[in-house]
Amino acid sequence: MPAPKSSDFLEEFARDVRNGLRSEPKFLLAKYFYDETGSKLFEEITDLPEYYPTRTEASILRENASEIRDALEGDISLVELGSGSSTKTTILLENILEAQKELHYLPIDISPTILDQTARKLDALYPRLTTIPIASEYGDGLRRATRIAVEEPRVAERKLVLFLGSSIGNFEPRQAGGLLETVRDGMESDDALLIGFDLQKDKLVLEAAYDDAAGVTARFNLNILMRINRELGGEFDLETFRHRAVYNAAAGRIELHLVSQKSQEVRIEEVKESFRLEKGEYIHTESSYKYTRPLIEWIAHSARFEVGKVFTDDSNWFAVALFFPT
Ligand code: AVI
Repeated sequence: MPAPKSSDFLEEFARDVRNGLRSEPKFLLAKYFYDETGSKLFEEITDLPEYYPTRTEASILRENASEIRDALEGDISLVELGSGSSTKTTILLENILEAQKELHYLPIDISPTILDQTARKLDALYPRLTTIPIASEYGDGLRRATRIAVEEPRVAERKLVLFLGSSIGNFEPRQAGGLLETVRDGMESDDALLIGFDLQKDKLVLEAAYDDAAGVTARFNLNILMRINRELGGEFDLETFRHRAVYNAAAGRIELHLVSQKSQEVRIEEVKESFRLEKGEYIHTESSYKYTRPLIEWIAHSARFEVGKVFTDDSNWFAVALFFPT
């Protein structure tokens, strides 16, 4: 059974929904996709034939794991931001374990449940690995990881920090720069950051990745309304909304929309308000920014990093870049 939500969380959720649905165009924050159902649907998305990012990033990691490891001299510790189930991380873990006697892995995630499951699974699988889970936001989590690396004699001081899955893409580029600056502040000068970027490409490929034939992404998108119904007493009729994914080439981003199929008014009890939607009006639920090499350089410099090697796949669909603190 999912844990009951704290009243602070529900107040913030209600505030964000009120603010988004009063705006023009209407929007909802993508972070609210990820309740239990949403997280499961996202896992399903990563296996879809149209959703290339997860498998492309994994193949880049597999292909270049040794070169990535060798970018840092001596023994290293591995830190991961937003680690989730750490599936792709095992590619790097195994490679690093070939080069050093023991390895400390410090995954940082806001969900303690996922962290505990992952730690137990990985430590059982790899006897020379010690997982130190850190349930926290990124900035604070990294500072804690740095403290552990400095104070614990068995933990290698030099850190390779992972930020995979093109999670950076769900932030508007300026915001993303700010986030990376916080990450930079939590790192030491001889650490490195390994970060995954989805790249700009054919509109048809992009739109198919976010509007799959099996309708999983549509369910993922609509789940945000279901969550508002469940947790905030909303009265959305899901049958009257349609999922849409469009590539906004000028902004370099995929946008997810929920389009109202009729004129309607929707009451949300905990928000203490009703919201009017015209037929064809949409709620913007997510942006997923697609990067170019100049944008990768810009974001690195804005956060006081220099770009090292950038690894890509043969089609140039995805990039995994090494950033070094300047
Ligand atoms: C988590 N994030 C990187 C995904 C993306 O591709 O932007 C979220 C997602 N939304 C729909 N499909 C996948």
